[in-house]
Amino acid sequence: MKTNSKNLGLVTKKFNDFFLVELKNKENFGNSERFLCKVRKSISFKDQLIYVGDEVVIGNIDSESKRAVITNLTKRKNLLVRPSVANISNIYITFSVEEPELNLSQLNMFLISAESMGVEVSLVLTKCDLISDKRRSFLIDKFRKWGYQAFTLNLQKSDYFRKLLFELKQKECSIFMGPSGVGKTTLLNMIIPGLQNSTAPVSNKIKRGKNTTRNVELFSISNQSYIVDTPGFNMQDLKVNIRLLPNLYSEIYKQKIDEGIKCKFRNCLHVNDEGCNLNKSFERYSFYREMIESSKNHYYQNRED
Ligand SMILES: Nc1nc2c(ncn2[C@@H]2O[C@H](COP(=O)(O)OP(=O)(O)OP(=O)(O)O)[C@@H](O)[C@H]2O)c(=O)[nH]1
Ligand SMILES: [Mg+2]
Ligand SMILES: [Zn+2]
Repeated sequence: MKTNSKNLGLVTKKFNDFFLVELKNKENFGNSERFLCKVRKSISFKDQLIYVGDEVVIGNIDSESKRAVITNLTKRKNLLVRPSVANISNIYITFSVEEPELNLSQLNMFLISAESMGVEVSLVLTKCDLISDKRRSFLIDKFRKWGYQAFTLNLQKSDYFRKLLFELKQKECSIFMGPSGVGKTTLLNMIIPGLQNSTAPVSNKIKRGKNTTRNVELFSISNQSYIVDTPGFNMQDLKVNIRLLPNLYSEIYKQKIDEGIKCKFRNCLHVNDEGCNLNKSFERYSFYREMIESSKNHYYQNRED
C-alpha cells in the first residue's frame, strides 16, 4: 500500500545510494519505523550529499516493503567531515589507555579537530582495568590540565559507565570517535543492551585494532538522544585555520580570559611573535607549536601554487 503522506525522518545509516531513515515519532520511542530510501532524482538538493544524522522528508511511503523516497533535506546545523556525520551536538573522543597504547599526539589531534567543530567535546578513556589506580589518577590529572574531565571506563566497573550513560541521555546527538580497537562498539553495546554489534580483540603482536566497524551508524537511546558509532582511524594531519588554533587550546584561552594576559599583537600566534606574553610552560605547548608550524608550511605551500 502506497501513501503520499510526507514525514520527517532521521538518516541512521548510509550505504551506496541507499539510506536507512527512521521516522521521527516522539510518542513511539523504540518502535519508530525504519524505511529503506533513495533520493528522489528530480529534486533541487541532488548535488548536496546526504549524511547520517541528516533530517529529511520522506514520501511515497510503502509500509509493506518499508521503502520510501527522500524528497527534501532540512537545513543542517553542522557537518563533521571525517567521519561524515551531520547535526552532532557532542563529540566523545575515545581512546584506550592500553591495547592500543595511548598516543598523546594522536589524542591531541583528535581533540583539537573536534574542538574546531564548535561543539561540546569530552574525553573517554577505556580499558582502565589494564592499568593501576595510580596510573589512572595520573592520567586524570594530566587531562584535567589539558582542560578535560576524563571518563575512565573499564569493563569490570560500572560506576563511571553509569555517569557517562546519564550524561549521554541529556544530550542530543553524541558521537564516539577514536582509533580502531579502543572499544567504541563495546561501549555502544553496553549502552544499548541486546544490540550486540561486532567487536574484535586487538591483534596479538602490535596490539592494533582490526577496523571492525565499517559504517557510521546512529542509534537512539532515549526519546531525543542519539549516539553514533564510527569506524576507528588514525589522524594523519589536521586541517584547521591557523588563526583559530589558539582558541582551541584551553591552556591558551584560559590565560587570556582568567588571567587577562595580553600580547603586543591581537593576532599573536604565541610562537616566536614579538611581544608575546603567553606562559608557555604547559604540557601541550609542544603539540601546539608543531601544529602552528605545520599549518604555516601548508599555508605558504598553497600560497605559492
Ligand atoms: N580489557 C578491556 N578490554 C576492552 C574494554 N573495552 C573494550 N575492550 C576490548 O577491546 C577490543 C576492541 O573493542 P571494539 O569495541 O571492537 O573496538 P572499536 O573501537 O569499536 O574498534 P573499531 O570498530 O575497529 O574502530 C574488544 O576485544 C573488546 O572486548 C575494557 O574496558 N577493558
Ligand atoms: Mg567498532
Ligand atoms: Zn602571544
